[in-house]
Amino acid sequence: MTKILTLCMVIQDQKILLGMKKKGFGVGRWNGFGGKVEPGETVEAAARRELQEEAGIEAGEMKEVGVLEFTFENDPKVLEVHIFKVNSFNGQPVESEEMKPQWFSLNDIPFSDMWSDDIHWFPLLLSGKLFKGKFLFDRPSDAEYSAKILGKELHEVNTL
Ligand code: 6U4
Repeated sequence: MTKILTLCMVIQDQKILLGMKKKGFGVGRWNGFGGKVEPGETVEAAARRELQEEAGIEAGEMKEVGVLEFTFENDPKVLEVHIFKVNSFNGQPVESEEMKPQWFSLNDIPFSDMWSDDIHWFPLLLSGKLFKGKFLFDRPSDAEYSAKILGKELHEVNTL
């Protein structure tokens, strides 16, 4: 069973907007904004909707830059996460029920409080590359536990 998810990375003026996940999957970690694609919705439309719902901003120009598949040991579910780089937006980030947004300098990204895969693919994201990959974890991350990577495949691609 494959679940399609989105993840928006808002980058502007050498800073990135991350949100502290307040509940649900990945609680207690900094991450981009995103969630499940709903039936009848394009992946990009879902990414825009989730960014609006979780961070209170409206994406302008955005580009899909990566697709990552996440699985967990002894769990048949596959999370297919479509990553978008958002280069412009309207509005001011506001805290939502799900996320507390905060800007971070690109030199000071809080990798130790993020999902453990992020440190591997952020260099590709930040250097403007397109990428695909697969990560196998022991179990999901939360505030106390950083998921252990049991398997990893990551490569730059020419097209997604
Ligand atoms: P709801 O619909 O509120 O129950 P929830 O189960 O909290 O959703 P949701 O919709 O917030 O999950 O989606 C999970 C978010 O986490 C998506 O934006 C994708 C992202 N994500 C999942 N696995 C990740 C991982 N290994 N690394 C990462 N982001 C991940 O950086």
